[in-house]
Amino acid sequence: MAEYSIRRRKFLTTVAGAGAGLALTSLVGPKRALADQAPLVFPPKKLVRFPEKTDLLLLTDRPPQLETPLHYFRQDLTPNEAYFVRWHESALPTRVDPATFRLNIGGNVEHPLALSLEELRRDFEPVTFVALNICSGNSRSFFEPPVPGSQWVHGGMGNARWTGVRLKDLLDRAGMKAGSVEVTLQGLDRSPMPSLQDFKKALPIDHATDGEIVVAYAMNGAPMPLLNGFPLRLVVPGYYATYWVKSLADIQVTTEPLHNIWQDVAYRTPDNPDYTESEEHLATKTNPIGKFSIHSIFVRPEPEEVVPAGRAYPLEGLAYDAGYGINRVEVSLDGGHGWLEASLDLEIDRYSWRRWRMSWTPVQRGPYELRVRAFNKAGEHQILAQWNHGGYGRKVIERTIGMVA
Ligand SMILES: Nc1nc2c(c(=O)[nH]1)N[C@H]1C(S)=C(S)[C@@H](COP(=O)(O)O)O[C@H]1N2
Ligand SMILES: [Mo]
Repeated sequence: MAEYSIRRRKFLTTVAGAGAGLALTSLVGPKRALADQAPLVFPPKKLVRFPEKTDLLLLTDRPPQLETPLHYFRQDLTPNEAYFVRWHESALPTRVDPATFRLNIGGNVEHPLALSLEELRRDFEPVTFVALNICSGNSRSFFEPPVPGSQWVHGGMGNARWTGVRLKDLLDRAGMKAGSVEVTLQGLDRSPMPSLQDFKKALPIDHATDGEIVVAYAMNGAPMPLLNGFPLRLVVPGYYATYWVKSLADIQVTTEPLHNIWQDVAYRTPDNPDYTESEEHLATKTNPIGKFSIHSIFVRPEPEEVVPAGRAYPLEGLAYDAGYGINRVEVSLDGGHGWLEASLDLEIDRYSWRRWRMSWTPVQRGPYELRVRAFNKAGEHQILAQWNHGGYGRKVIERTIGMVA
């Protein structure tokens, strides 16, 4: 906290020293009732190194919640060692023997299966594609008023190339019987105490069998780190990470919907496309969180970065949606009055993020405030104001501030 105030003070001093024409307090000051006056800079997190990972930003260590530093997002794919980590239960697998591991598929099926990793690779058609995984609460820190939960900035996501087998093919092999309504998914992690329920998720049968969901055994061409779900994890393209069950070991076809804290209490969003409600009027109807909101962020500059005047600066960022296709990103250099079209990198894959860039030559010294908003082929776009009490599905037009010096 002390370091934070020093940084903040240093920044304010720099601004004052530069004879700022813009009142910075209106951007970061204590009175921030409006969404576009929400805080943009937070206490710095500590860097920690877990097994198979590089230095990541620490949210909690038990269970591990580790955030990817922003500079890793200057590349198409997120390296495995830098990929964010989030577990709910502290009793997570620390060792898995690939020779004896079995993926169980049972419940309302004709032929229950217990597949070895070798059978999975040998007996089913492999598929490979790039898909973005986003924690439902990614970017939660920026909500105003603040919401409880893991205080991610934008690093609770990562883009990777996944290889695995279709969930549909596994279910077909097991032979689903009539009356199936859901598929439940559970990993090897367990609750550390009886009062907390094991992490178990469910998908409606139609979604589970649509052919898009994959049980992945490789991430960026390598076995995934234990912390990202070795040896198997579910990949649910376009849907928030809560369904991407890690160290996946048990799949059950059920005839009744699953009721637990992870389905009924957590990970629910207001019943509207913007996932929005207010503190005074909390949504009375909610749904299990679904598809990614459309969103874009700045990757460069970093928050509070000092940018030289009179020189071309390469603005850079990411835009993503639930797979409809980002087709336009706009940047405002003047606090949201004028908007300019950014150039988009080539599309990597349907469920990948899309990178964008723009050259900016700031002339005037002093504070800057940049904004970014994305649009997609389905007519979706980022919005000015959004809030929900879970801090889920961030869709707000993002801002970043710093100094031109
Ligand atoms: N088995 C298991 N899978 C899980 C979770 C978990 O707690 N246990 N957390 C989910 C949530 S909320 C997130 S954000 C992602 C994080 O994936 P990552 O750690 O590979 O980045 O895993 C999902 N899958
Ligand atoms: Mo998450």
